[in-house]
Parts: sequence; C-alpha cells; structure tokens
Amino acid sequence: MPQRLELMGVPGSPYTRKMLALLRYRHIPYSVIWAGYRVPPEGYPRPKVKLLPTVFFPETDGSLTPAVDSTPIIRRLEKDYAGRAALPVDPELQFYCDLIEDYADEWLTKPMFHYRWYHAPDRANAGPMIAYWSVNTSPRQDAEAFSDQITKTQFERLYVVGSNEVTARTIEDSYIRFLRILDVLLQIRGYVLGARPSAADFAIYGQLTQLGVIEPTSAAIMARDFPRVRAWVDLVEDLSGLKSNGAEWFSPEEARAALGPLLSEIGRVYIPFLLANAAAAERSDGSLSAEIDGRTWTQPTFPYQVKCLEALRNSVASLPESPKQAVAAVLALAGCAGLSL
Ligand SMILES: N[C@@H](CCC(=O)N[C@@H](CS)C(=O)NCC(=O)O)C(=O)O
Repeated sequence: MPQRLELMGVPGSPYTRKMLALLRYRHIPYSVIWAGYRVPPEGYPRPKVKLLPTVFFPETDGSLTPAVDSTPIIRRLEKDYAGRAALPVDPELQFYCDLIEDYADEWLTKPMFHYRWYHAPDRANAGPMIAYWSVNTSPRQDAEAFSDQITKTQFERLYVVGSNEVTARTIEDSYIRFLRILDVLLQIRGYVLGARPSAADFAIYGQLTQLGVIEPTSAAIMARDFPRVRAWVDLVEDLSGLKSNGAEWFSPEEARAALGPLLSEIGRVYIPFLLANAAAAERSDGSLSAEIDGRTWTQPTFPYQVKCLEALRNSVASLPESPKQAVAAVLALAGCAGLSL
C-alpha cells in the first residue's frame, strides 16, 4: 500500500483547500493534519518557510521531507502519481493552466484577504472562525482573546496585499467581474480548460471556498448573483468520483475562444501588477505604485511574485514554435503582452 501523503493545513487556508481537492480528485491517498498554528506536530520536520499547506513526502528510509508551495508540489505529484492528471498534455493548454493557476493563487487571493479583513462584519466573522479552526475545543475566553489578536494583526496587514481605501473598489470590482466571467466559462464544459478539472480549477476553487462560503460580504454577492459558481464550489470539493475517461480538455482552438474574457481580466489587473512589482524590485524599491483599472495601486514590493512573473515568462519561452506564436497573439489581444518577451 503506498504510504499516505501527509498534509498540514487549516480549513481557512485557500491553498490548503486547493491541495485537498486535488488529492481527492487524483485518488492520491492522504491524511490531513489540522494545525492552526502552522507548527508541525512532534516528530515532524519543519519546513524552511512556514507556509500552509505543508506536505510531508515519505522517503524510502522512512523519514519525511517537508515541502511548501502548492504550484511546484502539484507538478511533483504529476510525476509521482499516474492517472487522473491535473495538468493538460498540450503545451498551449498547459501554459493557460499555469497562467490561470497563478492568477488565482496570487491575484484572487487579494479579494480573498480583502473581504476577510477590510469590512467590519467580515472581520467580526473571521476572527472567531480562525480561533476555532485552530483549537476547536478552546474555552470561549481563550478563543475570543486569540480572535481579537489575530483580527488586529491581519487587519494591520491589509496593506501587504495592497488593500486600502483607494484600491478597495479595484479589488471588489475585479472579484465581481471574475465571477461573471467564470459563470459563462463553466457553462461550456464544466471546468476552466474543458470537461475535466485542472490545477487552474483547484486554484480558483481554493480561493472561492473562502470568498464564497466564509466571508459574509463576498459570499452574499456570489450566492445572490452567481449561484452556478456557488454550486460549483461544492462540486469541486470532492471530485474523487468523477469519471475521467473520455472527459476531454479543450482543443487549443476551443481554449483560445473560451478563455478570451478571463485572459483579458488577467491582463486588466494581474499582469500590470506583476510588471510594476518586478520593476520596483529591479529598482530595489521597497514599495510599488502603479495604475491598475484606472486607480493608483500601492503596496510593498513582493519578492515571491517576481518569481511568479519569471516562471510565467519561462513557460511562454519554453513553448514549441507554433503554439508560441498562437499564445503570443492571444496574450497581445488580452493585454498580457508583458509575458512574452
Ligand atoms: N504559494 C503558496 C502560498 C501559501 C500561503 O501563503 N499560505 C498561507 C496560508 S493560506 C500562509 O501560510 N501564510 C503565512 C502567513 O500568513 O504568514 C502556495 O501556493 O502554497
């Protein structure tokens, strides 16, 4: 029996939910360690960077190797486990999967963090949830104290994702536009890249498990105006029973037609942000200021997202000639030309 993969995470972590749904779909045996304080249990190795989820890979000598960052972990699992792949084989579709997964992980997480901590009713909801996700048996007094502390800390960290009075409208408008685009896209074949789920679907699902379920303000918008998307979140929770036989990906031609609106949305908000972030890092500026969606966007420079831009550019550059030309045309049309050097 293959040893079960062990994953440490919390229900309130969009990336934890992304990974759990992917493991279920791919029939990869796993155990989840609910660890609120991101501290591995006794006897487990600590990852270099404390991030949730942390996946513990079993080594042949019985030891465990901790890994963080869902994107490279998913690509390792594609190699380690056969069948029910979550990455398309076609190089052009694989690029769209890389781009949309990154947009969900790095931009959609801005509305997720914003809607959790910006508005008072959402803050009042999130604090206690995090307290009881961490220690569900916690005496009420302790939970309230932890809730107050984490609420204060996270509220004061809103600027890290760029959430402030000026950008609040930019963030909230981008969330609603995304839901409208996803609602239309899902009608075509049920998932973002065809009739079977991809890493991009699980990344989107991860953020929507919070935006559409936990945060009252964003969840109310999704339930009222986009019930299809709200229902989709529950379906993707567990796709272990989904029969993948014959369920096909879009052809490159179908993908170009279907993904236009989503790629334009990525070109409208995420790519301008990525380029401004990389330029600020290049200048060793501690913060970036850019125009996004007609409003000023200011936030601290984010080194990890400089790597995201590099990875996306490498993903374009490593495409075979003919898909590369097709992708370059699609990116230019969508305002994402900054990805193809
Ligand atoms: N790129 C990482 C992001 C993981 C991440 O940021 N996780 C959050 C919880 S959702 C975390 O651990 N944040 C650490 C912190 O808030 O300091 C992934 O895809 O796994």
